[in-house]
Amino acid sequence: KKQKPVVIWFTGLSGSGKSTLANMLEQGLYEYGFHTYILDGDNVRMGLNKGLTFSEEDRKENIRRISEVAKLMVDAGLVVITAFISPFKKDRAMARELLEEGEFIEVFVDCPLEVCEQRDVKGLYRKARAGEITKFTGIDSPFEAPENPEIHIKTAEQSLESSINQLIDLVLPIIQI
Ligand code: GGZ
Repeated sequence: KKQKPVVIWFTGLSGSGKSTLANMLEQGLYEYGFHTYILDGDNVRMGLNKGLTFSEEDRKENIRRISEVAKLMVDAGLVVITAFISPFKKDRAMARELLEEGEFIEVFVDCPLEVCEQRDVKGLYRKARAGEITKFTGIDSPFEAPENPEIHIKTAEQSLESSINQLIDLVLPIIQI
C-alpha cells in the first residue's frame, strides 16, 4: 500500500488529550494498512532525550531532536505521529521548516487550562500549584497556541468519537496516494 510520509504533530497542554488522540489515530491508520510510528514522552524523554529538563532551552532541544528524528522517519517512508506539549511557536516552526511543504500537519489539541487542571490525571497540576514542580506549562511556563494549525480539536467541547473522526477525515486524504 502506498502512503505519503508526513509528520502529524500534536501540540497542547498536559492533560489536553494529545496522547489519547495520537494513539487512537495511530490505531485507526494501522487498521487501514498504513505504516506509522508514534513519538511521545514515554518513548523519547526516557531514552533519546533523557536528562532534558523543562527549561525553555531544554524544551527547545527536546523538540529539535524529536523533529530531526521525525524527519528521518519520513525519509524512511513512515507516517509519524508526535505528541509533545511543544509550547513554543518558534520550536514548532523549526520542526515545520525541516520538512517539505505539506509534510507537516499541525494538530492543536485545544482544551482550556481549567479543564486540564480539573482532570489532573497525573496530579501534576496540583503539584505545580503547590510549588512542588516548577516551570509547569500553563501554570508558570507559557503555552503559545498555534494560530493556523492544519487541524483544531476542542476536546472540552466535542466527544472523543467526534475528535477522532475529525482527525481521520482530515488525515486520510492527505496520506492516501
Ligand atoms: C510540563 C511536565 C513538566 C513541566 C513534567 N511542564 O501530562 P504528562 O506529564 O504525561 O505530559 C507532560 C510531559 C511534557 O513533556 P513534553 O516533552 O511533551 O514537553 S515539551 O514539549 O514542552 O518539551 C507532563 C510531564 O511531561 N511534565 N514536568 N514542568 N510538563
